[in-house]
Amino acid sequence: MRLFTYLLPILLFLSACGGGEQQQQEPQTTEPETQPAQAQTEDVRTIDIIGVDQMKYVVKEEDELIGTAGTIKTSNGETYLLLKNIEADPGEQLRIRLTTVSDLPSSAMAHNWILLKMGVDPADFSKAATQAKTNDYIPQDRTGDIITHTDLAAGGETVEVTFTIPEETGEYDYLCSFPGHFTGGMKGKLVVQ
Ligand SMILES: [Cu+2]
Repeated sequence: MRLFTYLLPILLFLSACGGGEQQQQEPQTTEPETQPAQAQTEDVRTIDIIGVDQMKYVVKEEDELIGTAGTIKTSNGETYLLLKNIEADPGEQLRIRLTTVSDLPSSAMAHNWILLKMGVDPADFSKAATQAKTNDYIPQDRTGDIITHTDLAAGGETVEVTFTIPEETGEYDYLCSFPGHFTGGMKGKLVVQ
């Protein structure tokens, strides 16, 4: 109420002189435009995952919706938590942000995050993926088995994917398809419940 009575004379003034003082007008025009964009970014739950040379997905902090098992120390002296699984609600929007920590060249060390449809054998999928080097280890004849995936991230790079969690509850396998990484333990379960 007080704001309105304060603004009214200004609005009357502006309409009277055909848009004089821009300083008064600016907050009114910019606020509604920037707010929805900010809200959209902040609303999506984001899980920051780090891929390390030990061929593991790790995280920096505990979170009640992710499961961890033990710690791992990397060559740069950082200690991380080993990521085992991620919990999510059916239909939820989720962002996976994957950063690779490595000093190795991309040909030797890069990671991705691939979420498979329920029931797809991750070992079988990773075997097929090793033959798909020219397509960043995404086997083109198996795209029907994938719900979503990130690009490959080499050392120092971050990739992300935002997607909708399937409605069907249960466990979905995720893995890194860089050769040897699945068998090295770069895998986990997305638990939808
Ligand atoms: Cu990997």
